[in-house]
Amino acid sequence: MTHAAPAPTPYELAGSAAERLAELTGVERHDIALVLGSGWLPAVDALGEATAEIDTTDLPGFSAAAVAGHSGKIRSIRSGDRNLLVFLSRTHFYEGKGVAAVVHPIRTAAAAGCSAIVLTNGCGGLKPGWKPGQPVLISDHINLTGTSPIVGANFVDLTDLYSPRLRAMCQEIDSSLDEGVYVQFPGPHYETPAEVRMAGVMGGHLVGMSTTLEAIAAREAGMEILGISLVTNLAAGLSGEPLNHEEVLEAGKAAASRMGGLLSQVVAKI
Ligand code: 8IG
Repeated sequence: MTHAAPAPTPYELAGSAAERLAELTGVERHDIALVLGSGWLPAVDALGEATAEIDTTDLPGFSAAAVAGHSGKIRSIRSGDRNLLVFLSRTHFYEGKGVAAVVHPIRTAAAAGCSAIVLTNGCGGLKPGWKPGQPVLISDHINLTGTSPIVGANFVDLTDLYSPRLRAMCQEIDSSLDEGVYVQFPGPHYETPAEVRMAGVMGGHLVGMSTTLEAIAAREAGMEILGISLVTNLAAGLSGEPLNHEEVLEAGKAAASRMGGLLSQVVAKI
């Protein structure tokens, strides 16, 4: 009787992806990872010249990108004396591919050597006065997906999950940056106005469909985490208008130079 080889663990699969990444990019080790969310793609060029650009699907464990404005590419960018690993898209929880698929890029970045990660997203904003196109630092999160990327009795501490050091660094670069608590809903539908009010009562200021599971996996892997949300729309029920994905992409384009400047200055200081 023959036995199939056991399936690799998510960590082994990420190790294989990191090995292949090094081969395809010619960059043996990366230092800082960035994940670009909705509206952030136009900011990528400010980070510098790409040493290599590959398709996520060329690496073990990645599946194709699914959302307009997200491209399934990974760029290796040399910035000063650092190698940046930039994911131009992410896998969302709502795609139904499982939590391990959502955090595979994070574990790949850790296996590739990254000690810090910048998680960006586009989201709805709740705080009065916030405007579409405004970046907000994530100070903490509420994970409403009901799940975790960690399986088994590994009780990872999430105190100061979003690095106070990196947040302070951002505020030195731009003192007008506000902070907020990010609430991840499962999506893909937007929240109802009642759910937005619930998020506010719970202590949330930002509502979106990503980031929290990635941050947990990054913490498990020992990375320092910076989370930045681009408020692309007022959360449902706050503006009197329905939500649509086009306004999200528009807000990103309009804010691109500010976001690009912020990201490039931050990675230089990390
Ligand atoms: I961009 O208002 C973007 N993503 N859940 N709610 C949720 N996700 C979002 C929103 C929003 N805007």
